[in-house]
Amino acid sequence: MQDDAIKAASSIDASRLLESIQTLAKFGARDDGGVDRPALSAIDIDARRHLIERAVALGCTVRTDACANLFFRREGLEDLPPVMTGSHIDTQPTGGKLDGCYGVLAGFECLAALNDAGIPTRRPFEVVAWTNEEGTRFQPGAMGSSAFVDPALLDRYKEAKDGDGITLGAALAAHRDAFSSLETRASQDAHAFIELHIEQGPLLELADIPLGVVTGIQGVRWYAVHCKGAAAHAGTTPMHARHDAMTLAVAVRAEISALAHQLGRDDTRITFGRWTVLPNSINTIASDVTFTVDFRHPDASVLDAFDTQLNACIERHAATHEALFTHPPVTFAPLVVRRVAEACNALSSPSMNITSGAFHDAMYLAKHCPTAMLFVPSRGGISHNPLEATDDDHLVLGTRALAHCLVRLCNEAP
Ligand code: HGY
Ligand code: MN
Ligand code: MN
Repeated sequence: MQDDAIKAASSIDASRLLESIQTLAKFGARDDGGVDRPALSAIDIDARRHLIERAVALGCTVRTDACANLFFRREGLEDLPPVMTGSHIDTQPTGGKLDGCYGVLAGFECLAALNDAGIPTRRPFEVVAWTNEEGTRFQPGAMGSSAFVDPALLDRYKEAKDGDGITLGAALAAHRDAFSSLETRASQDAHAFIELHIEQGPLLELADIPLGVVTGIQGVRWYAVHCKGAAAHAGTTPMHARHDAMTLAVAVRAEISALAHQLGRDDTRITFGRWTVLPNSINTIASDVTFTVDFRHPDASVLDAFDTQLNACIERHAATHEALFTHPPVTFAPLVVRRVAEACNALSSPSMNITSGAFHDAMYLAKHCPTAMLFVPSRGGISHNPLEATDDDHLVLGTRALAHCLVRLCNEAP
């Protein structure tokens, strides 16, 4: 079957892949070249319709599930658990064209290449678009993949609200109405999962290496911290008489940042990305400030210590907080990691092992079936930014390596 893997890799059509990236990027295109496609928004629904139409034209069956994940399936010679690949197509508000979308579209390109080359596979092969990976419209992130692995999560997820007070439950109902004829993927069977993604950081580019064999993902903790004050007049209230929620929030933020760096040292990644200030008026002292904390680290004991010390800090300042999302560090399955490395070697491409700084749907699939990831470089290490970009030849090489992996995994013995 090795020559089928090479044949599939060499059947990847570079211009078809690159064009598909530009086409999908039109759904939610920003003037600055980026993409703003919130999960399950009307724009996302239109993008999903486009993918469904493409999949049907490629001879795939298309199914969905209770969390609006989309499964684009190419049948195999035997009715065995499928090999799955894919990622997400929801984006950050100031996102790029590639985060998530590249992995889904590279999967589509592999479908088309297998069809072009007339290559049958032993196992079925599914490309998946997972719902709400980014976690910006609805928290937490990676809702679709986590609910696929653990359907009991969905009831809690359905209560999540976006900035306009719309629940995930309502957004899922709108998705069902939009695609009422889609069959439901009843089972959770999966032989293996492989996710192709841009690195979103600088390491591959700094090493001048075009492919990353991803061995794992660092852990993540998200919180919302609430600081309470009292609204008062900006001109008349003496400084000593104020209860300024922003003064408290700035102090709490400083302490959280200090403990993160003290615990995590050089591997610390701490971000205070979203701030809500009430009444948010230039001449009224803030009564309420809520800010988010995104802490990442590869060491589980550091993540736990951070959680303990953050709780103590919040209590000390009489603030309150809510844990929004937590996932421990993940180590991928050595067998699938080896398939990725074999693909890089088969294509005579340099590669290096790398741990992912960003989380991905693969972190949940890793609990469900043997899983690994493959990275291509991000120009300047930039992502979650309209300037996100990857060299065309790297995008194509990554897709060729994915095709090689998929065929080898699809033809593994039961
Ligand atoms: O936040 C993350 O790591 C992912 O890009 N959503
Ligand atoms: Mn992503
Ligand atoms: Mn992202």
